[in-house]
Amino acid sequence: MRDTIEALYGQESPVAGQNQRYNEALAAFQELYGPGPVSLFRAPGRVNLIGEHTDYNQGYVLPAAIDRDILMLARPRDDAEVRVANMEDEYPPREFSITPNIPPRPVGDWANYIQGPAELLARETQDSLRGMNALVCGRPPWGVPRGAGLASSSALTVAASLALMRLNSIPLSYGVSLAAFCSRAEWYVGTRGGIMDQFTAILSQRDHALFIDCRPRASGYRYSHAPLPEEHTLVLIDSGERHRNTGPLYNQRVVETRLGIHLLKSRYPWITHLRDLEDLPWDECRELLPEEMTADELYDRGISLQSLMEDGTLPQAETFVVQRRCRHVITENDRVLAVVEAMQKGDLERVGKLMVESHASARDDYEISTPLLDRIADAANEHPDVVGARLTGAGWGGCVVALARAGAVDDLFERVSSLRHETNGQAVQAFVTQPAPGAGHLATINM
Ligand code: NG1
Repeated sequence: MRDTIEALYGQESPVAGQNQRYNEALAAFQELYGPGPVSLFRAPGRVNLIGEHTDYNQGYVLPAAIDRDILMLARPRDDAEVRVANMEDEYPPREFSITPNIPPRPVGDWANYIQGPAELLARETQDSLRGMNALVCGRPPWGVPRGAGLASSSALTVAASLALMRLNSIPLSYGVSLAAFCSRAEWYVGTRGGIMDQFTAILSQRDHALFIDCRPRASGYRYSHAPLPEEHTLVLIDSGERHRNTGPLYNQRVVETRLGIHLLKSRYPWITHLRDLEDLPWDECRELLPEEMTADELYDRGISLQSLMEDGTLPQAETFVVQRRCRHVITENDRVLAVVEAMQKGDLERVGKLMVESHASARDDYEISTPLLDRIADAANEHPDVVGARLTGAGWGGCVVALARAGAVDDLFERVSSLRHETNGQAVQAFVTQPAPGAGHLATINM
């Protein structure tokens, strides 16, 4: 395992610590399920450099996989039962049978991220599938922090999909079709997220960001790997504020942008997603988009939230903000393309400016920031060796990402460590992350 671990995490990472983590997970698996073969799967979390809430609008994103991941250890069973345990006590063991209709557990239950791929696989293959005995290991400090906007839920979905497919000898295409499968599988939990997280977990390459055009085409999705600027590093500054996308806020943003599309269709009937606005004049589009609409106004105009949301969980809001939400998505798409171009030209000043603008748009137009995230982003952006910093992920808490000159990291840590959570006084935590390779089956071992 040592060679695999070194190849995965790079020589700069503390290999001994990772080694111990893998050995502890293998020992815990054996204690739970006895001796025999065990297959080991890994899926990383992700940071998003720019392109927030654009994926479900078929726009552009520029994420990277991070060097924190989730491990799943699994052994096939002779029946269709799945038994899954977790090395963290807060996630109790769960059991379910693989069928094309697996009743979801209560919103937020961790096993839903395993039930989702199992149900979708049963529907898509129409074969009877073998279950598994499995163990999940995502503990700190190597695991993906939960609710921190670093896509821990997708890492679990991807690891579970890999395990179920491999143990059932379903040929794995490690590319776009697997990523698209995982992204549909995660809708099981009720959110209507885009493809960014699962794609990043699967298609990433070490030391590279991943540019994804989230518009599906007959040939799949367009994506490319973009090297990060040399002698620069990604710093994640975790506010400690936590958010769950299964709460009402995420789907509310989804429905607000879909409402925008619905209204714009009166003049532009061919558009299906906000992405289609890239060639249309914003001033003309804006006329069709009210600042806000109330639930009563929607009702009076015969607009059904239910049909806008399809089968995702309905937000229970009274007011829906339309124009600013659409403006964020449209301007954010432009910023992603501009950042990719500026990175290619080595124009880091422009990259930084666009990251700052992205944070402002997320704060003012999409309203997904928090006062603490704003203070962290401001403090980081004031540092002379920070290229740019902005909130990353869904928002409402989680992390700020900073692209910083490698030599400035200690000083940046020092500066942000004085920032504290307003209510519990906890200091923010900063760590460096090295873009990691995508998910995979690491080994099958006989124990
Ligand atoms: P995080 O940050 O992991 O909660 C969510 C969505 C993404 C994307 C971002 C915002 C899921 C699984 N993930 O990610 O698709 O929309 O928010 O850019 O829904």
